[in-house]
Amino acid sequence: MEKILVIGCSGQIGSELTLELRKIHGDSSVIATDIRPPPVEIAESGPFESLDVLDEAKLQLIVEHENITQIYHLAAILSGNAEKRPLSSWEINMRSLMNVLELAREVKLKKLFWPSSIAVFGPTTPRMNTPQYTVMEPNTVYGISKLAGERWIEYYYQKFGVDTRSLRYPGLISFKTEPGGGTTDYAVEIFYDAIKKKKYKSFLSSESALPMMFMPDAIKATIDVMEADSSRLSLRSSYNVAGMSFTPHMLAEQIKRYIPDFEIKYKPDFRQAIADSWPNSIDDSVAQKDWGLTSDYDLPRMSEVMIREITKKMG
Ligand code: NAD
Ligand code: AKB
Repeated sequence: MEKILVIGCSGQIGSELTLELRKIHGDSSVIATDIRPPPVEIAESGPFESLDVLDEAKLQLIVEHENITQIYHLAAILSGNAEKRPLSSWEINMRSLMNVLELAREVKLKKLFWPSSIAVFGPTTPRMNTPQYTVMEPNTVYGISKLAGERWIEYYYQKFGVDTRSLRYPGLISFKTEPGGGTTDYAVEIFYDAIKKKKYKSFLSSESALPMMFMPDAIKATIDVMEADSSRLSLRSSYNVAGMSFTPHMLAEQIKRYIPDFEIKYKPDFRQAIADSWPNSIDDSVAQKDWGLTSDYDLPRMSEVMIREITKKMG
């Protein structure tokens, strides 16, 4: 019987992953936590505790009191916001991970999921079909914290036997909860503005290609890597994963299939430099081979669902 703790349940991923975990393990077996209030569906379907992950004592209390066996640690400050507040973002991203890793070691947690990002790559990384193993010299606070985090989770696996599992998520696209301050956020914002105003001003240039994944594929990959038999995981840093790759121009063309008079303008801001330092596309063959990564959504299929669901949501 698993008892699962989700840290960061109110965010873009947590708001969907928590509900999926509750479907699998039962509502009362998944304790949702965040520093912010939870979405209604999470509050109504099972337990929620307010938790600042930097509060080690409270974290320990919940884990011990609830006999937690698995943690999904999702709380972090994303790339765009982290560039605005470098030191406090480093503190949140790194100290939270160290708190969780130490606790996992002490209580002999069964499994820990912590997400990394394509932000671990930098301007010296080969940008096309970026391999699992390559040059990694990130030049953003967020990317440096993710690369350091990857090294730490592998270290805790090797030195202390903590069963750490991780994915290098690309930009995630979803319609339930809006993204939390990253560089790939444009690919969600564009749908809301297209439906509401028939126009969008992109903060990335028209030809900025980035790897992306639709949320249902990301949730499936997360659960698959956590359920995979340990013997199948050839690495304990983090797996490259990506469902698709596209530019703002390509996405706008898809949206025009549904909203023909949609207009896009380009006004790149500070996030352009971040996007320019990240891969255009990702080679995720190691994840495919080790634990069978698959993805169901390409750009046209994802766009169709986004238009339909956001139109419904906005009444
Ligand atoms: P998000 O910003 O939407 O959600 C993060 C959540 O963490 C928020 O609800 C926030 O309130 C919470 N949080 C922040 N500080 C906290 C603290 N001190 N204590 C407790 N909770 C705190 O982020 P997300 O998109 O859901 O991302 C989740 C994880 O996945 C992060 O580690 C992120 O780096 C990683 N990731 C996300 C993407 C993406 O495109 N969404 C891509 C790559 C990696
Ligand atoms: C961001 O843009 O910061 C995130 C990520 C790719 O890690 N979406």
